[in-house]
Amino acid sequence: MIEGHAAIEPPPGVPVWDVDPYDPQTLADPDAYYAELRAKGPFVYIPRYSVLACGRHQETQEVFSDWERFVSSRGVGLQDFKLETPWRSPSIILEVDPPAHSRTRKVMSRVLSPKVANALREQFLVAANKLVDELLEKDSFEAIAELAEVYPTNVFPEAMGLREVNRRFLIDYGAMVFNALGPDNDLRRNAMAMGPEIVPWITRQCKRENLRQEGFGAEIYAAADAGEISEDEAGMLVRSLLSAGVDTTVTGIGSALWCLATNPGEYEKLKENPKLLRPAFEEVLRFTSPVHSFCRTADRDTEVSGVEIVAGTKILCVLGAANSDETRWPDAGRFDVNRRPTGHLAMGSGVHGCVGQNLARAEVGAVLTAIVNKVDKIKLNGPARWRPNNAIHALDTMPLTFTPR
Ligand code: OVM
Repeated sequence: MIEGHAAIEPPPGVPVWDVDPYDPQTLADPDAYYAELRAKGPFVYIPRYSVLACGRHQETQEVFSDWERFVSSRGVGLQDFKLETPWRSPSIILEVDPPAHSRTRKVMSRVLSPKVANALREQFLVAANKLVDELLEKDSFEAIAELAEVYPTNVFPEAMGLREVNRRFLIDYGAMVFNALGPDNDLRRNAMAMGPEIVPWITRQCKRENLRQEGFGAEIYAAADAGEISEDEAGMLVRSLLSAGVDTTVTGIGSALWCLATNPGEYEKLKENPKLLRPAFEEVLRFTSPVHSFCRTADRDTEVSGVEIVAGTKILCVLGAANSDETRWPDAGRFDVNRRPTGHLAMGSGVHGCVGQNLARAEVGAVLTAIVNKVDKIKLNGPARWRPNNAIHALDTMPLTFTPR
């Protein structure tokens, strides 16, 4: 056993690469690691963790979307749930395969449908306009603490119908959930140490009585009333919203601001043509890959691009590397609001593709709309620093100034 899964031998012909993808420096600045991973071949074997890693678009896409060969039910981090007990009960949508997955996915797809997301656009825009107006009053502000973390923790719990909001707990629970996908390193241990304070609070907020009569929470419990899922399962799906719905959008907003602050010419194009907002956010997703890697587990002996993969192999799917694959995206290292990067893997692909993506696009869309309407220049006032996380590529701090339009 290694990192909670069965140790494997390197498959014939696969390069052995003694790299640590979870080194904090690599997590903060992953581009060279992504490039070398792709250059070495369709897969590499990483001895330190006894995993196969892929970073070319084609194989990453293939592994990520084939739920029959590459299952999620054994965990989407390094731990194999068949061999070790995870830190919390498995998610009933993320860490499960069809057919069980299909039943819960159906409920969540309905609760977070495009129609629901569109109906929220107006109130999302009101909140975004207010926040941007406040930030325009300041000479300088911390874009992560004062904008990226503030916006989703205001609008998302409200849309869920959470009665009690604790911004710090919501953000830190996300840090736990995503760091838990990595090895037993300092990042994971420090995140897990927050558990006793945070987990009981999160579990309480998932209960029916702690959710208002309207919102995603109530809609999930309505599915329990209709007999589609059990009362306990409803609580578990609310937990999924709290697990995946905060840090991801916080990261998306922070990274969008970073892309625009460091590419002022691209921001000018958005101001001239607000229709570019949606494709520009897709480019932010491609260019920054908020979820940098997720695992799958081979559930049978199989083969991908001529590489033999034995049952039980953990495969580290490096989404950030796939999204910067030059063979798929010419000049991949350029942030280009006109690119329209269909097929990026930032929100996954296949049956497990992000179920909250409509909502995420509505939230970020509202923030970018408010900014484009009100802000002339987005100025970086100092170095942007990244916050290492075993599964998320997110900024920690970024001092910005907004000048009015
Ligand atoms: C969950 C969940 C869903 C998507 C991502 C995620 C690891 C968690 O259902 O808890 O982050």
